[in-house]
Amino acid sequence: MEKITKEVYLKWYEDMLFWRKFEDKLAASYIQQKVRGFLHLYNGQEAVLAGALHAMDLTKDRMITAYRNHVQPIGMGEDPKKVMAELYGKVTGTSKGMGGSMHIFSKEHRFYGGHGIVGGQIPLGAGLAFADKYFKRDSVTICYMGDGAVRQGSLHESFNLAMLWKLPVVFVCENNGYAMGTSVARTSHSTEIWKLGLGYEMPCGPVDGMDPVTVAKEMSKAIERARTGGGPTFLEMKTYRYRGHSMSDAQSYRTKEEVEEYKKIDPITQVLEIIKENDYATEEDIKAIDKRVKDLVTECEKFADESEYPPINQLYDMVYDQEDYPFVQHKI
Ligand SMILES: Cc1ncc(C[n+]2csc(CCOP(=O)(O)OP(=O)(O)O)c2C)c(N)n1
Ligand SMILES: [Mg+2]
Repeated sequence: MEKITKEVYLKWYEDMLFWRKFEDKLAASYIQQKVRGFLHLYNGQEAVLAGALHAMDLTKDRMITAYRNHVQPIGMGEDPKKVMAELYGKVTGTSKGMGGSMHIFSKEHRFYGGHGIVGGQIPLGAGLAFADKYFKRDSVTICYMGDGAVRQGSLHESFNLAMLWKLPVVFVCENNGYAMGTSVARTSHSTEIWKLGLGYEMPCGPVDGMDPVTVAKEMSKAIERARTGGGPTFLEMKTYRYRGHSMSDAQSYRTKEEVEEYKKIDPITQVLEIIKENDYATEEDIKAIDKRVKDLVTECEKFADESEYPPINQLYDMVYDQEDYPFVQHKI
């Protein structure tokens, strides 16, 4: 893994702050009904992504996740303006406005969604890794899932085959404590989710998911193992989401105090403290970062706002790849 230098801390601070503010803007846009449908925000979980991106080779590695998926493609290199436009349902979006919040996709940057079926992305992640192994490419797939996904059969089938075929994949459970409003303790006999790997003799373990340094170190070991033929790893990142499951969640299943406890170990604050303690940046430098972040969010919002909705015939054009299909030509 590349060393965690002053530049890395500054990048982490700027990236994570941008992801947070980008999503805060989405929440406001949702209330204004500019973003429709579902909206699941990532606030609080940013270290899980920041640390992973540091450990990955962004020229070849892949990522797939569930529906809490707005900032991952940005981290992988996608233009945040296009991501926001997608959420606004505009033609300039990553999927021409046809995917929306839960289905961000960026083939160019090897980000494969964006999946609404809980656990649905786990076999797909194993499949991406299978393809890399089959075609003898040395890419590694990072396959994220929530704590609510780990009791799905798809995880167990995928874990077995991933171990059998030593697939180059890192399975990451982002344990934010809840699946919608249901705590892990209400659905799992063992709340140590990482132990699910033991049944398959898969290297596995718990990770402090609020600290990007720990995440980067553990991800780096797992990625190295996958890239060198050692097969999969299962990491349980212990993290927390500050906002509700989606925008329509009244959050009656937890207390405000619990949320405040986690905010004390907020990943952005932790990184900022390290920056300040080590004099990695002056107050002026930090203000400049904050302003850059604010300006970029405004730019994304303006782009999304001013873009057009897709033309109606796009409904048909995006369904079929084959030029002469459907055989009856559609007319609008
Ligand atoms: C197969 C399936 N069952 C149920 C649902 C309804 N559902 C949507 S999100 C969710 C909870 C998932 O929680 P978790 O995996 O912990 O992810 P988080 O939202 O915490 O990121 C459920 C049950 C679904 N989308 N798919
Ligand atoms: Mg969860």
